[in-house]
Amino acid sequence: MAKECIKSACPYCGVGCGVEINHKKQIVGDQTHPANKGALCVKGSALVESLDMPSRLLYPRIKGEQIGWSNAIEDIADKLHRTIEKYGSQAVGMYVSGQLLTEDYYVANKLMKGFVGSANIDTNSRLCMSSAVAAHVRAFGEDIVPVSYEDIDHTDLIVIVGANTAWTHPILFRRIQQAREANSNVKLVVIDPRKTITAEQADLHLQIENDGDVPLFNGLLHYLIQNEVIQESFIDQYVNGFDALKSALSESNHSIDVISQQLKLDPVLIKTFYQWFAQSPTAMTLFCQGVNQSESGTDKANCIINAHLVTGKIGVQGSGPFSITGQPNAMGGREVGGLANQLAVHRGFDDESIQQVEQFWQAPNIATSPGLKAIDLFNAVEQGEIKFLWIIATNPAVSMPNSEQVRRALAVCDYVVVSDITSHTDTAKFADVLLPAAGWGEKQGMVTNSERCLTRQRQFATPPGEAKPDWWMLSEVGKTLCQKFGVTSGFEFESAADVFREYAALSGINRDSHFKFDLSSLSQLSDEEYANWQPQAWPLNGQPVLQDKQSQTLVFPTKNGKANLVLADEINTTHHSENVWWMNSGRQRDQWHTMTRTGHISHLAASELEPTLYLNPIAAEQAQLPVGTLVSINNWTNIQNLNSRTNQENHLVARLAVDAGLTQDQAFMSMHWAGQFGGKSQVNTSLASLADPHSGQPAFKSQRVSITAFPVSHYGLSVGLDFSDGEHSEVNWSYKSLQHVDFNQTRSNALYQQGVWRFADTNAITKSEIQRLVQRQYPNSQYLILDQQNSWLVVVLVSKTVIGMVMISSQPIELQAEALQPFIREKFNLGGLLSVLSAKGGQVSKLVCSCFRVTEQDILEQLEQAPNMGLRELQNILSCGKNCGSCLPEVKGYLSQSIDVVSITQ
Ligand SMILES: Nc1nc2c(c(=O)[nH]1)N[C@H]1C(S)=C(S)[C@@H](COP(=O)(O)OP(=O)(O)OC[C@H]3O[C@@H](n4cnc5c(=O)[nH]c(N)nc54)[C@H](O)[C@@H]3O)O[C@H]1N2
Ligand SMILES: Nc1nc2c(c(=O)[nH]1)N[C@H]1C(S)=C(S)[C@@H](COP(=O)(O)OP(=O)(O)OC[C@H]3O[C@@H](n4cnc5c(=O)[nH]c(N)nc54)[C@H](O)[C@@H]3O)O[C@H]1N2
Ligand code: SF4
Ligand SMILES: [Mo]
Repeated sequence: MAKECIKSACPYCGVGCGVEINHKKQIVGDQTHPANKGALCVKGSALVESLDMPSRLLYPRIKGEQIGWSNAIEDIADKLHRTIEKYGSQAVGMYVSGQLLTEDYYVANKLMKGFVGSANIDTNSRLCMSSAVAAHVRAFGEDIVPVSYEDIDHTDLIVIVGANTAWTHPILFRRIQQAREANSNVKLVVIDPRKTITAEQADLHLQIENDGDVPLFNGLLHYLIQNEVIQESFIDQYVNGFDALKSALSESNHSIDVISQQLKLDPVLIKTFYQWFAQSPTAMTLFCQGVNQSESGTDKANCIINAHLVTGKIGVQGSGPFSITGQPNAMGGREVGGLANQLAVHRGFDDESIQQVEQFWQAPNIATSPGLKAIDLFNAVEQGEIKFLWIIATNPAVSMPNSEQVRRALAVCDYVVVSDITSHTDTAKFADVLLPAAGWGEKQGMVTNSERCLTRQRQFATPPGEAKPDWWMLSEVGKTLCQKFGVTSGFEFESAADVFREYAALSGINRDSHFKFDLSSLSQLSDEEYANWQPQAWPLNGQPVLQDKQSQTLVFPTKNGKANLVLADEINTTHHSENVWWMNSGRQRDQWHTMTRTGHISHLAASELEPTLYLNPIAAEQAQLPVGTLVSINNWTNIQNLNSRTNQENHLVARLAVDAGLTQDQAFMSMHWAGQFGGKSQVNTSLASLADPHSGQPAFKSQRVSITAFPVSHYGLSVGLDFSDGEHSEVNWSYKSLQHVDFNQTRSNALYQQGVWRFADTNAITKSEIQRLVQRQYPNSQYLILDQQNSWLVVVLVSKTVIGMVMISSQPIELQAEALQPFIREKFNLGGLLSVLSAKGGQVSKLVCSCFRVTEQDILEQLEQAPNMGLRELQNILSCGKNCGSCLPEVKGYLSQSIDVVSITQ
């Protein structure tokens, strides 16, 4: 670790916060970074713990055998060479990630598109940002985000569409809240079918039907035109396609009454939103996955952009559509050109771009047409058309829709290379070659955040074992491949700085074109300048991005310099039928994606304990699905197709909970549960490969499922033991999940699978089965069985110390694992245990603030003593909400409840 303070960027979301690694090895927010000015959210605050990751991948492996790097590189290059020779370039695929650094991305893109000769390189940004990219290109001619964070401080109206920003981009949300505090006239509108924590804090929440965004925004356009609040001079000067848009929108289809019926929404609320948008001098519309991950994702984004274009609320301070990026370098990947339908540096596959890039790269085999997008890429793998697949920094066996199909594809593929920081991922299980990647803090490079700001990630730790940066392994394979083909190597990079300079130079092909993306002034950065890089957004001349360099006026990067209004198709997405639920999926506040980096951090694992399906409480009761039982979730599209194989496969089991923020036909499940934590209970098992026709982005949020009670014979809860699918495990229960827990405050990462296991099976779980499992793990253990009504509890002891406990019951287990945890790794205390068991569940309080680990109970205790306590006083005692602020609405909720109680009793 460093002696000096080192500045870097947080590796999680696209807010792109700056962090500082200080001499005490603490990771704190960087006060000088423009994105966060020192603040960090709960995930950023837990970065130190994330470094303490169990099960790092340390050495290259081929078919499970450890080998040296040179052999691994030779094997991969040889296979790549032979695949191209025998089957052609199109038989090669690469699937990369918005979590790669720009330099990694650049080398991967160059290798595939310049040297392998195929554009079959796609990225998880397809699942994340591609609808926004497609919409930007349609409207502006180039993938441009036309705003910056600073605009938030100068706006009158903030509209958040399809984003739970308080949880997913917390520091950006904090900035929004600060802007509202500074100016009480600033309004916040949230458009989301769920009443999220973000929606709860809005001045207006439009709880629309799923995919109601296109009608809602077309209705807004119609309203703006009807009421003559459009900016005609702006339209004349800067916008194409107004007449066509105007004539497509009719009173009979787009009046407030029609939209209100269609979206099942109070017309007064719709009118309020329309009026606010019309009357606000400036407005920003932030959008994320509720927009992008839909069959109409690109159209939704264009409808949003349309509203800004017709009112001139773009290209001026405090206004504009704002696609928020998900991953830390989703934007950097887009700039490099890592999507299959881009060539490089914002260029596509037109003749001029192909020729310019070919010449710059001295490419022996330039790709000349777009490659396969993620869903099609994995289809081609399953069909045997792609024989060689390299997956880097993403876990598609979990994160792609119809994930069982992705697993089948990986299983049949001739040669799968996976580069990851751990081998414990669902995708790594299918790898022929596993490459150990250096993780965050062990490598360096550039990332670009949502507002086009480039920040350096810096190295402050040595990679463990033989782990290497991704750009290095890609370059080594590139060099060896060039030798095999007898062509000049394009991969003689000595350092990340070398790669960056070449990439910056390539972007110079945009200098004299209408494209705005150009970093070529950085092509001569010295190593020192690269090392000392300070966060800076492009355009590097500091001008607003839509402003023309010469004329200083607004110029869009289209052929005629004007932006395009895009007519959106209004597809009917409401197909209600009996017993069919709309499945919504997304993020929890405290987890990151497929949990490889956050699942082992116990305080982050405490907010959602197991794979959970949420329903509206009334709807659940009507469907006779009791809370706490297990439910079976089946993809409805596949049931309709009566495809029995996929039907069987597209089934998952989860615990039922209720959330009054959901509408009656809506189900929600988080996307995180994967592999060793969620077992087979992964939401993407039940989602079909529906996609947006323009962007190819999977429609994760527009899916239909059936939900039925899952027949359970026995439920189980185990604390302190390991029920993972070890080599000899016989455990094949229908449902099984792991919550990582640090017992008795001692961190025990190596033992993290000995956390809390929750499981259930359709068949009886017997005492002898449990005894066999325990004996295998602890041959010298003794056990004690306490029989109760409907249930029994096994206490496992080694030398009188309690190692673990397992409870099995024919009913859902109410006893909370947390009540048993204090007994683990302690001398056996029968009296204490019996009193916990007789307390019927030992109800454990919900964790409200994860930063300071404050529970509901802690808050209620304070309020009991002082019911009129204000937020400040409560925070002085408990600190809840003082760090990232994500839990503030919940905390405030308790405060307002306590005041309510007082007023009733008075
Ligand atoms: N804690 C945490 N933060 C993260 C991540 C994480 O894994 N964990 N991942 C990062 C990444 S890569 C991404 S892409 C972002 C995602 O950030 P967000 O997009 O904010 O997150 P999601 O939870 O996927 O979905 C957002 C909302 O879309 C709503 N929605 C669903 N369907 C519709 C619809 O038809 N219309 C509208 N208007 N809304 C709809 C959902 O109800 C949900 O509340 O988060 C980033 N930040
Ligand atoms: N149902 C549903 N599914 C979704 C979504 C949803 O909302 N609903 N959201 C989608 C979205 S927006 C996204 S972005 C995806 C995210 O899905 P994924 O990209 O699959 O998720 P991660 O878990 O972030 O995968 C990153 C992998 O890279 C590894 N890794 C970490 N650092 C490094 C490194 O430096 N080098 C290398 N080589 N590997 C590294 C991690 O261990 C992990 O295995 O999920 C998508 N899937
Ligand atoms: S908001 Fe949180 S996760 Fe996102 S970059 Fe900032 S600290 Fe990291
Ligand atoms: Mo994402």
